[in-house]
Amino acid sequence: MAGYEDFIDMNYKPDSHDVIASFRVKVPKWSSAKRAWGAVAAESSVGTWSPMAAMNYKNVKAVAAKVYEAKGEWIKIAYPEEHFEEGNMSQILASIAGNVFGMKAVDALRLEDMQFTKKIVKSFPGPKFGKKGIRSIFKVYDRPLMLSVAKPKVGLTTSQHVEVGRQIWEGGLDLLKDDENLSNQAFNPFEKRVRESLKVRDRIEKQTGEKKSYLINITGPTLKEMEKRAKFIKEQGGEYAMIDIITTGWAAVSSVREICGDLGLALHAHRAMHGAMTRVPTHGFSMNCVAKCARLLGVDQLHIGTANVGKLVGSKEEVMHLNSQIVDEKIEANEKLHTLPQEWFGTKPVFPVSSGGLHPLLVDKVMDKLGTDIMLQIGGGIHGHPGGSYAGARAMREAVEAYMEGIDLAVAAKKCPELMEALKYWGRKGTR
Ligand code: CAP
Ligand code: MG
Repeated sequence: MAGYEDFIDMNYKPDSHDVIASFRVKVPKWSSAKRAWGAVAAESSVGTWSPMAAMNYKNVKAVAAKVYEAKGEWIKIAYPEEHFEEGNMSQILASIAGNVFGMKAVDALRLEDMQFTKKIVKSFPGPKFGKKGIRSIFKVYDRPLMLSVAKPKVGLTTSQHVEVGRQIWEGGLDLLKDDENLSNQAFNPFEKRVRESLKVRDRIEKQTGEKKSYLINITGPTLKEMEKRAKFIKEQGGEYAMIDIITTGWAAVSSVREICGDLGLALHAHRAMHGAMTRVPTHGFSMNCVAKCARLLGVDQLHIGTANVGKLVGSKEEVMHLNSQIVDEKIEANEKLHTLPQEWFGTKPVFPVSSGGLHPLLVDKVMDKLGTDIMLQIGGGIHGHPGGSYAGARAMREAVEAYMEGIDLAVAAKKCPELMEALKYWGRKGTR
């Protein structure tokens, strides 16, 4: 009658039409492993706590999940792809990552990966621009793209914010970025900020002969408002919208991808709040899953962390895997991380953004780990430079160029006073 244990079939061999989930299950002392594992498969697909005859209907069984592998605390569950509505991330996650995290039947539960089928991957748009498309906006192909978020995070007036933009663009960076919690506050209204920043941007492009752009946060109270903001960016000559993908939600990201796609705007994804789900290794929804959802939904750029160099958690191995997950066409299983193989069936690569606690003296460590085909984002490590934002940007550009040319920072600093000052100020300390 479909009690929890009936959702286990260790003889089952999944095929290419099954979506696979990799879960870590903490079994309560009072329960059995089989009951706990089965509960996850049941509640995340068709089941509930109370057995009933209808669970045995052929049509219900056809979309039920089953546990088919267990190694220690880690189990794999197969879901027939028919279980899911194509292109609907909110529905997919309401199953695989839904009620299960709150069940008393498990003490803790971690979803590390979801392996999607060709049909499901193809039902999502993926990035419009992707890495290649973004690079062709800037016509910069041989170094990391460099961006800076204005700091303080919020509170600057529009003219103070625009001045930060001027300084970092003039100092040699490619992109200004809004912070995740700056949207349309009274001290710095959205439309005024966009209009005035892009005017200054146009001037600096002429002055420097380099393409400059601005990641403008359209995160808003409703989809209608976000659409209005995206359209305004387009009218004013911007190339990008930015969205907080977790706080706005998956359906909002999907809709904004559609809107930006039609407008021809690239989409920068900020992952603020992801740590609430991703940080605890025994519970929650992994950053690997967040990254996969973001690539399917079609963001062009995504924050992935610094591989343990900067201020935020995220091990080297984990961040290197994220880098590969959003860029490569074929992902191999990683036994250590408990992640699954994934084919991306032509979905474009997302540009990985490394950010959080970086300064010009740390970027070489990031590039050693993640390579140079990335975006480097620095806030405090630019605006906290003793000489201010322009000097911080100069130091950053010089540090990246020195790395690309294989020149030691101390040598490069001899012809760049701003880098010399950064070297003295930050030394080789890490940030926390
Ligand atoms: C970086 C940042 C980003 C974080 C988010 C901030 O500023 O703008 O939001 O990088 O984390 O406000 O902290 P700093 P992640 O350069 O001053 O640290 O990139 O890991 O998603
Ligand atoms: Mg920020």
